[in-house]
Amino acid sequence: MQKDRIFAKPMQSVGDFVFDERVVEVFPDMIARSVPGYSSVLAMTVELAEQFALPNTNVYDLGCSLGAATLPIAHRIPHDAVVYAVDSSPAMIAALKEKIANSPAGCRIEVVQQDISQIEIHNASFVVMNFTMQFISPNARDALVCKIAEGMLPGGVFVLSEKINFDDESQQNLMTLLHHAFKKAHGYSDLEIAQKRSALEKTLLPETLREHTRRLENAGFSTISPWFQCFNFASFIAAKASD
Ligand code: GEK
Repeated sequence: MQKDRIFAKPMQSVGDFVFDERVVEVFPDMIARSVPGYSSVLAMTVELAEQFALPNTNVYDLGCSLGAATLPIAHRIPHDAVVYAVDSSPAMIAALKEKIANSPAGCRIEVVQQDISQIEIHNASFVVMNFTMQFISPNARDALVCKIAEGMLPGGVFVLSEKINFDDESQQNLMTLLHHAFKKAHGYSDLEIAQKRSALEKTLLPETLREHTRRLENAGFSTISPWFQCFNFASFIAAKASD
């Protein structure tokens, strides 16, 4: 695994963050050292998929990146389910296809390079969107969550994990401080943290837990459970009522 050094040298001007080949090369290291609790969220996502994915249904990994959730899920759910792994980055999708070609098959995986706002969702028993809603334009988020809810079967489960922010300024400052301390403890310098923060300023737009809950409720999910939080990262399980 290559170490993330993308923001290590001083930059004249820091452009917007993009999921290109350079990011793909270091992505597993980058996400593990940047998102507190990433490995726990991933492990629990796979457990939940095993629990809720049903035979002859579809499972969606929205913003699948390199398939960190897709691949283990495909080995743990009924063999006649289909996993749709969707990501808009051509570099991520090319690397994921190569990974799938080199790994033993679980159930069928359809790799789709598309904006998740544009895809159809149907016959879904389990949907995961780990750390990807934050990159969707805020005014497209309501429609996206409604589309997910509508495409899910009764009793289906949607796992949504996100970077979050806080209404209270002192809480926001404390959580940001703790997140930066996490990154420093994992080897990022102050310069790397500052330059990456600037690259993400216009592209990663977090919302509050309250806003996520409101959106999930409005979309018709009947049980909404925040199940994980570490500093400014959180995950929800949203379930659709059984008939
Ligand atoms: C993991 N879930 O390893 N449509 C589709 N994909 C998108 C869009 C979009 N509109 N916008 C961004 N992406 C993964 C980690 S990373 C999180 C997800 C992070 C994709 C983007 O190309 C990238 O692969 C992913 O969402 C976000 O568990 O880097 O913080």
